[in-house]
Parts: sequence; C-alpha cells; structure tokens
Amino acid sequence: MAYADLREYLAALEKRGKFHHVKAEVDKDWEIAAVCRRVFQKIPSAKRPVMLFDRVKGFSIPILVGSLGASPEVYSIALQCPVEEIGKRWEEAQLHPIKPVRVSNGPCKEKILKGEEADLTIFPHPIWTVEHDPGPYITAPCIVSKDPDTGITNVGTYRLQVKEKRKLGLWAAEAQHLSAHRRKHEAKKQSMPVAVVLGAEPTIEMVSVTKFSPTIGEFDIAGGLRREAVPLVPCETVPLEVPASAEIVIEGEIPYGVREPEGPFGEYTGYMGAGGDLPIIQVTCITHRNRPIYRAFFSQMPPSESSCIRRTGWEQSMLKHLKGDLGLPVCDLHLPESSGAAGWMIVSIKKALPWQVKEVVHAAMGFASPFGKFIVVVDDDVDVRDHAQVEWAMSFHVQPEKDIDIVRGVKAIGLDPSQAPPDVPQGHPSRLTSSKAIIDATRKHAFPPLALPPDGHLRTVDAQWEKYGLPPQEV
Ligand SMILES: Cc1cc2nc3c(=O)[nH]c(=O)nc-3n(C[C@H](O)[C@H](O)[C@H](O)COP(=O)(O)O)c2cc1C
Ligand SMILES: [Mn+2]
Repeated sequence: MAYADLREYLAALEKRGKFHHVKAEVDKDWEIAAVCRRVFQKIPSAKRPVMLFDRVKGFSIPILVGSLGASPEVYSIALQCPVEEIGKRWEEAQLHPIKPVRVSNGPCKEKILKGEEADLTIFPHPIWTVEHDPGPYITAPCIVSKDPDTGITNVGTYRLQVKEKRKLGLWAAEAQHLSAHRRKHEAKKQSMPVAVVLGAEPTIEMVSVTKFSPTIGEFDIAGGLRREAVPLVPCETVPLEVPASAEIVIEGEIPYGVREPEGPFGEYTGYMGAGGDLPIIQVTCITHRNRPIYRAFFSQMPPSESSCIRRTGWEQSMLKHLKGDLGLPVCDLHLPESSGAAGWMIVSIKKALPWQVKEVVHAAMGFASPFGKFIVVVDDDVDVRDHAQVEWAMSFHVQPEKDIDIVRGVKAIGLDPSQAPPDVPQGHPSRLTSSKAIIDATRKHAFPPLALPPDGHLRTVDAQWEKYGLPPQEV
C-alpha cells in the first residue's frame, strides 16, 4: 500500500530507525543550517537520520529535513523497496504512469486562510546561508502549474525567497517547465496561476526535482512510483489541483511582467548563486493541515539532500529517455553528487559501432542540455558509479588529442560560478552559453588481456577464503 501522506511515511522511517526528533530548541535563522551541514559532513550516509526539529524558537510548527534524501536508504524507504531496486521502480513508474484521482476535500484544507488572513510569516522559513542569503527561503516547494496550450500539469522545485506576508521571489531557470508555461502566459499578457505544495507524500517530491518529457503529467509519474493514484483536491483561488494530503499549500499567481530583485542564494554548486530581476508570486490563499509540518530540502555544498534526490531521479529519467525512448545501447548513467549531480555525467554503453558514442552524447545533451559539463563515455564493463574504475578507463582508454572533444555554444548550467563573477545577474548573456568536454573513454581498438588472475583461480580462492586467515572480503 502506498503511504497515504507524509505522516504515514515518517512513521515508517521511525520504525526503520531512520527518524530523529531534535528536541532541543533551535533557531531557524542560523542553527538549522549549521546542524544540517554537520549531519551531512560528519555522519556517514548509512547512519544519517531524517530530522524533525520539534522546537523552533518563536514558532509552534516543526521543521522536517532529509525525509527524502538523507541517504539512498531513506529514499528507498520512500519507494518501499531495497536500494538496489530504486532504478527498477523508477523504470516501472515511467513505463506505467497512473493518472491522479480527483477528490472533493482533504486534510490540506483543515485551515483555509484567504486574502488578508494569508500570511507566509506564520511558517518557520529558515535562513540557509547565513550572512549571504538576503533572507529566509522556501527550499522544498513542489510548484504546480499548467501548460496553457496542452493543459498538462507540471510539478517543479524552484527556490522561493520569502519577501513579504504575501509575496515570494522565484528563480526558475529558463529551461525549466514552469518558465516555459510563464513565457506562454506572458505572450498573451496574462498572469499565471501557481500552487506551491509543501510536505506532500514523498513521490511528489521525487517527480518535482526531476525532468521528464513535458508531454506527461508529473502526478501520473508520482502515481506510478507509489503504484496508486495520487488524490488531488481543487485549489481555493486558482484553477489548479494539489495533493489532498499535503501539509501546506500556498496558492497564488505570477503577475504579468513584474520583475523584482531576487537572491543571491547559497546554491547546490557549493557557492552563492547569482540572483537578478526575477518574477514574483503574489499569494492569494494559504491552506494547511492542523499542526502542520514545515518541510525543507537541505542543499548548498554537495553532498546534500539536494544532490541525493536530483541524482537519483535524473539518472533514471535520462536512462528511460536514452534506452527506452531512443533505443540507444546505454547500460548505465551516473551524475556524481560531488558535481552537484550536474557538472559531470558518466555513461556506459555496449558499443557495437564507433559512432554510437557521439549518438549517445548528443541525445543526452538534447534531453538535459546544461547537465554534464564533462561527459565521459565508458564501455559496459566499467561501473559508472565506481570512480576508481572510471578514472582507470580515462587513464588508459583515452588519447586526449583524439578522444576529447570540446563542444561550444551549448546551454550553460545557470548557477555555474565559473561562468561569470558574482555581480553579473541571472539572465546576462555571459551566464547563458557554455561549452562541454566530451571524453570518449571507450576502447577504440583491440586491447591486450587484462592483467588479472584467471576467473577460475579467483573463484577457488573465494571458496576457501577462511584457510588464509585474512579478514572477510567486504566489497
Ligand atoms: C533543493 C532543490 C532546489 C532547486 N532549486 C531550483 C531553482 O531554484 N531553480 C531551478 O530552476 N531549478 C531548481 N532545482 C532543479 C529543479 O527542481 C529540477 O530541474 C526539476 O526538473 C524542475 O522541474 P521541471 O523539469 O518540471 O521544470 C532545484 C532542485 C532541488 C532538489
Ligand atoms: Mn516537468
């Protein structure tokens, strides 16, 4: 059975020993960010807990961090499968999406605050990069919008600066689906309705941080991931529908043509990410559950919750596109978290013909054009997730002069700090275009035998391992 809501999921995490109540009082304006940083720096992934900060100074609403991306184990509990099956579950969900169902009411409507009553400052929005962010930010918004031409619903996570009681600043890169919807509304001089969902059941967060073809509704993929339709309720003031069990829903519109200063904000690259004159959201209504839980994603310097959840989803949506939709001979694909799951892409292929390397690279660039500033292609016997194996292939399968291509004039990673100095705003031409290094680390001719003992000898030794009195083999 799918988790009905975030709370049922948190109970499952608690049962598995992955959930920790921080009972000490904490200050949202500096302490949450520092505690989360230490948890990611100092506690190994296998032991890292999901945290609920029960007592936030000055607020009666707790803050939840890490509930999807504290570790791959946590993510797998969200999918109710072992870690090794995360990929299979994602594949199934994309091949067999399940349409959402409409319901007339739900827990997210327990409190309805309209007009003057709607006030963003009742929630404990933390400050994430103290001394550099301009103020508090909402980091885990699942923002619902509709393509005005196709009517297809999108869900995406884009940073939101809390500016006033009913005003948010928004940065969504131009390549994002929300930006495509906004440009269509702006072409007709229209404002655009949006709904910001916080604290939905975890598959909503999974799809919100992942890119898919815009031809598919993202609630349908969430349905596939949870193997049950997502119940949606209509919003109060905008023509959109949101998950009925969400903790908090902020309804509003992006007013036509309005731009205001936003950012800079401490980003997933590990650096402050430039702001600029950007769109805003004018809030029209807030609904929430009784005693709501305030959900936040922990990001900034990788590894973080952000790099964990983006890596997992994007690897799987890219694999589905390359293998499933295009039928290319791709075996596996990895976006290392050290690169923010963005700067570096490693693809393994079962190469039968020499031009297949370029074919795969160009298809990957077409799907996720800014990602993979460095794209490394290896043969299928190299484990893309084992960096030592990838470095070995780069060391001895590559002739730099022949096997490294620079592709110029491609879309830049919007927040890449090597594009331009920090005072250059988002949208400036020097932030838009970049280049890529394509490293073909596949073997291009017959190679000598691998210098390893024969397989039979290794198997014999494994079978009588105790005889040698050595420590157990672990990997
Ligand atoms: C914690 C977190 C914060 C993010 N913030 C932003 C952001 O501020 N702007 C942006 O364009 N993308 C941001 N992303 C990436 C998008 O969520 C991601 O690219 C997703 O695919 C966007 O949805 P879309 O493909 O439907 O446009 C963020 C991702 C995570 C995990
Ligand atoms: Mn999308």
